[in-house]
Amino acid sequence: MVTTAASVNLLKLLQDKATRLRIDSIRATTAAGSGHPTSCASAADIVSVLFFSVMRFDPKQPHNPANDVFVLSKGHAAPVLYSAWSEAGLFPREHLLTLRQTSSDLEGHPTPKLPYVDVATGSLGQGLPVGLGIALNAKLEKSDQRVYVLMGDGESAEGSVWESAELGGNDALDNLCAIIDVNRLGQSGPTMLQHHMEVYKARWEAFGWHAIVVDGHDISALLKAFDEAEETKGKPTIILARTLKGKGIVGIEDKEGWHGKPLPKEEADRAVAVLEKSLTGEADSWTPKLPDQRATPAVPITGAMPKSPYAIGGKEVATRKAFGDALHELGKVNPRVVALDADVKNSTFTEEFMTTAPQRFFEGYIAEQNMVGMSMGLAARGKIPFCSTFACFFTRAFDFIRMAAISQLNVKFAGTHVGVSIGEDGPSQMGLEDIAMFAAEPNYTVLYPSDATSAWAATMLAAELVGPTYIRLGRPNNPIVYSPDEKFEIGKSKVLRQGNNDRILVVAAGVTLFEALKAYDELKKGGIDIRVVDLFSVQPIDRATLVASARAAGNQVITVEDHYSHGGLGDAVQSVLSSERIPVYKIAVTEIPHSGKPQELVEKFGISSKSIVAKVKELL
Ligand SMILES: Cc1ncc(C[n+]2csc(CCOP(=O)(O)OP(=O)(O)O)c2C)c(N)n1
Repeated sequence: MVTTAASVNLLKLLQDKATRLRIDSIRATTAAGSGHPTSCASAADIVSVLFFSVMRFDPKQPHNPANDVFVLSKGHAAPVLYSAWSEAGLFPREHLLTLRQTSSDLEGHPTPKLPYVDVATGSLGQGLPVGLGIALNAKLEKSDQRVYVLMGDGESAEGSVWESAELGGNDALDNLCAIIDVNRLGQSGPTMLQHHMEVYKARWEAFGWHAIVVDGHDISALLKAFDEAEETKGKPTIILARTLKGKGIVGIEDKEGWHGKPLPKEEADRAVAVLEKSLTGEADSWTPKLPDQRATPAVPITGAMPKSPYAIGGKEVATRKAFGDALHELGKVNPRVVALDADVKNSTFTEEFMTTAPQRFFEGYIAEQNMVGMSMGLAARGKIPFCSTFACFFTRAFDFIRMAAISQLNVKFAGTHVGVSIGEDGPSQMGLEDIAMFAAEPNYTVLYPSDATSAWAATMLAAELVGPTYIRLGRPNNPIVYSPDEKFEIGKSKVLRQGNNDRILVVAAGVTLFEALKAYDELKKGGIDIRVVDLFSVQPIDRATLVASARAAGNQVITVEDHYSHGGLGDAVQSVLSSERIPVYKIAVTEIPHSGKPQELVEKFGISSKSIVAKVKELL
């Protein structure tokens, strides 16, 4: 940088802003009695340079979609983020002193309740996957928006970071710049690599990134590094900033044992007094760099929701296939719909979507955490991502699914190949805990369609609904039981068989619905009538239909499901009916399954019509 009066003033301004970020972080955490001032202090210069020189954003409109984006992946450094927005003029500095209070919007870790936060962070290793999703969205929108993700060095040991590193390099996301605050220390001790900057550099370069090592407390070196990042085309940039934990806080700099500890009042006052002495008075001369472009206008939906093409009694179709068919049609009418898949697109049938909208299909490869994180980033930016893989493989991304719940994101998950009915591939490929996982999140909608028509409807309903959604899909072909005109609703079940002399209610979904229908026919021959309900919506659940059906069918209920017993469909039904004192008998998979023919496994693991018939007879 050429030294001019203006550049000297800029350096002073950024130095002052960084000092104020440190002061605010100390004061806020001391007032809260908890928090991470040392993690804020190491990052203060990086955040100052980004917010007050590099990023183009409108501080009065944090929601403006044209703003450059900052993701604080090391979410425990929340005070430095809050302080930056306060410095930018969004809210008064005194508000920072409400940090971590029940009535304050400034939580211990950031959440999208704040208008300048896209996705909740605090579970380390999630910011980069999210940043990739936002960067992909900017490319899709042909926006010149840039995305900055700040990580900790301890955090960068997370596998999900390396999933993203690989995909970011592969996808040549040159609008993405990640920064690692390499302060040498984690929570309970030093990080693996401490200050071995050359090792970090070699690793990131091997993943296809432009890597820059910089002194993370040297403002002009940081400015130069961010310029270089912006000029780098064809690959993302990683800025490896060598820093000291607690930088600028007297007595604590680079010391172990200070992670997540606020300074006692007297020490805080002393540290602040020292920091205040270095202020030059330049900080208030900042003016924002506004984004060049206006927000892209919303793209309208171009047609009505397409209607299901399957006829009752027609060719048997798997629910996963109907999902793929529906997504393909949905993509034609709704330009906000995007699809992501983890190298199983020919099994989930999302490959059909690739033909509709190849630019809106994102191959996630076999990196499920990153795929879910990217979906979260896309959802945060207004897309409706349908993220699919075998249901069992979503378990490894559960922490992301959990953080998507905290973030209240509009992301859709489609899990295929559920239960023992997948057959020969065996237990490693069977989704048997997916309902438990998704329905554990109180704000997820969980749909479990049984035939192609209802799977089509579930896909359309998921697209219309605003909020996180899971659709459970099976591998085998099933008969079609609903006509294309059948109306499905979230939170509503279907009564498929009923009469005046029903003695037991059987609730099922997916392949077990067909077992329940077989059991109905079998029992009918012996003069026993049962009522059969297709649950369809596991969460929210159709309390009214379940209670009324149970009451009309002898006040006894059997549930049957291709899922483990704990946390599945049976538990969902039981939790509603237990308050009505109606007994529920669960039939579910209760042991680790095995390979075999689908129908053989349905029999062997006790979820077939035979088991239903036997249970009905036992109860009567
Ligand atoms: C996935 C996950 N594991 C553990 C934690 C608990 N934790 C919070 S901060 C931290 C240390 C982080 O170290 P680093 O990334 O180097 O950040 P620093 O605070 O040093 O900047 C740990 C282990 C967490 N928040 N998320």
